[in-house]
Amino acid sequence: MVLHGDTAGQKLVRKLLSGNEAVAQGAWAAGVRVAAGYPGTPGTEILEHFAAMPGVYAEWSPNEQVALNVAIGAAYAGSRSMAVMKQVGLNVAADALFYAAATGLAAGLVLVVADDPGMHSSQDEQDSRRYARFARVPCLEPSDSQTARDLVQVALAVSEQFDVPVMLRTTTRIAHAHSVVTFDEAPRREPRTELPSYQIDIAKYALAPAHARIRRGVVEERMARLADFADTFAGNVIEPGEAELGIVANGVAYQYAREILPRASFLKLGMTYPLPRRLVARFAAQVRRLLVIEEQDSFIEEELRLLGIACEGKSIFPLIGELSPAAVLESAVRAGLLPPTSRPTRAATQRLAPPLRPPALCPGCPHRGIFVITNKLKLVVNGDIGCYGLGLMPPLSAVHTCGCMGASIGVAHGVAKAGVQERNVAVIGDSTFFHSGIPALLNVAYNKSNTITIIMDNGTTAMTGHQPHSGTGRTLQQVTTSATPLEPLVRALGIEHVYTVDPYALPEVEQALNDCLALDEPAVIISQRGCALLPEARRRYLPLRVDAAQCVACGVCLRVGCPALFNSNEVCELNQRPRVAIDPLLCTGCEICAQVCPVGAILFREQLAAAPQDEPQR
Ligand SMILES: Cc1ncc(C[n+]2csc(CCOP(=O)(O)OP(=O)(O)O)c2C)c(N)n1
Repeated sequence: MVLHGDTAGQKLVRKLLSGNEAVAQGAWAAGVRVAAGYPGTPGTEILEHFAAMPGVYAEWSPNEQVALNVAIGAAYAGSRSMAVMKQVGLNVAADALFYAAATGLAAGLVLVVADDPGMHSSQDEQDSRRYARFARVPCLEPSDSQTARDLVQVALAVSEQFDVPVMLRTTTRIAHAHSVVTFDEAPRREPRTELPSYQIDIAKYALAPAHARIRRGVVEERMARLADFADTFAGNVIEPGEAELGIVANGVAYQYAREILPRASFLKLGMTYPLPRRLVARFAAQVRRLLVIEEQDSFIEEELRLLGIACEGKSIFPLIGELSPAAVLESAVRAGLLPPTSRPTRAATQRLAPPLRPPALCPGCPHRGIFVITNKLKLVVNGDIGCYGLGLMPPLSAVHTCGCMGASIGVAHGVAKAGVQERNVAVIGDSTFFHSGIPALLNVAYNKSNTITIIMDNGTTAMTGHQPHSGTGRTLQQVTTSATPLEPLVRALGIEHVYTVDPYALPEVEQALNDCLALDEPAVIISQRGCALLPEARRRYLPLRVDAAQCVACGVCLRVGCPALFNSNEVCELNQRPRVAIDPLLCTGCEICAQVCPVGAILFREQLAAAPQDEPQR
């Protein structure tokens, strides 16, 4: 097994890489020819970097299951492949993972899953290692960018050696933190240059029950061999220290534990499933007290207990949220592993704390126009995952449910079928609609509910950083392709009543919603306006102004929740409340606030030139 350092005679370079860049680099160097994924923080940049490398095919698929199937197909065809997704994406791809674990492949497949402990940008805190165990595939876990790069290569080699997809699990800090990576500059393990020819093997790849039963035995037999392999794997290392305390750690938790408890003995695990049983037993026998320090679930801890090895873990260290050096230190002090004097002073802690900044819809966000009107009409809104989910934040507070990608339409349909009389609305982004909204809307059309679905078409996958999708007409590798138009698609699904509106035009939105409410049938509104952060939208920014003399400080405009609006220092003599002003650096000129102002104090674009300009008083 080649790990970093085994590169005699090669020209080594050192680069500062994020974990995501390192994974992409490692996959490229290992000869991955086909990679597919669906964007999701914290792993999105892996595919973006990989797609820019020479001699590869990379795509954003419409969802994670498609992506994993694409990678499986490429590996069936003899090409090394990679699938990339965030932890919740693996739920979507789970079916594919399970069958690929059973069939095996004809070339290496690495499934990169980026977990999000602390839920910086996720609805839950799943620990993907549970999927590795569930599907019976090996799991490798980098602890910095170097091991991220190295372990991708190991993953592909293990995949081929054991005929199994291999999971590479990263977490937020591994994915985004930069550290030095040393690697061999020149070589890419060249994929076969001739075009692959497909080797038919029905008994292996076609899982009819008779074949599946045979493969089931193969999976278990393979697991036993993988467990033996784990014991010899160079990425599982004992780092001797004091015998009083032994720590088993993985991923970024290893870095924190090393920093806070430097004198302990360590067993650093690069492969966390299956565990190296003999190595762990040997390590446990060398130390008096054995701790497991791992982020998220008590995965390693439970495995150790199953092996009959006494250890402590989540009784000391947090189960919920991200670990950090501070969290490990605090837990260690509370458990008596370190003296209380090890705690930093309060002043030092406060100095490090960043100010809180709650998420908000951006200035000029087209989603805002929809929520202003659903609020006006007092509609219950079932949300989905995307920027428009931020409509749940005050002052809009316009989104009332938000579960997972693709949930909104089904939930709204269920509410209607439960007999609720208040009309429910489903809002869903364009990328999310292509991801998992289509079958849900098909269901509304076929099983007939009076659900009103609003597709928030901002022409991009905004929340994860403007990735293209099936509606944009451009692929990840910048190839122009046919964009799937939404309106014919929606009609083809069986929806008769389809309205396309500009969400900046509030009366248009209100009219369309009222038309839908007047029907007792499925209806769809396509809210079409590019994300305000796209370059073409930026070029059209024209900040608005408040005519202070007109402003009656009623605060109605502030209820649209635009970060560009603020209370100025100028007080309105009518009610002694602060007049509103507009930050010209933030305002895009979308005119939503101008449309809700009851006294016409916010100047529309065409009024700007004629009106005198005062600096807003802050
Ligand atoms: C299953 C799953 N995959 C990926 C993600 C990451 N993610 C969050 S929102 C989003 C899509 C947002 O795009 P869109 O629906 O077009 O809404 P927008 O943000 O553009 O308003 C993605 C991919 C996720 N949360 N869940």
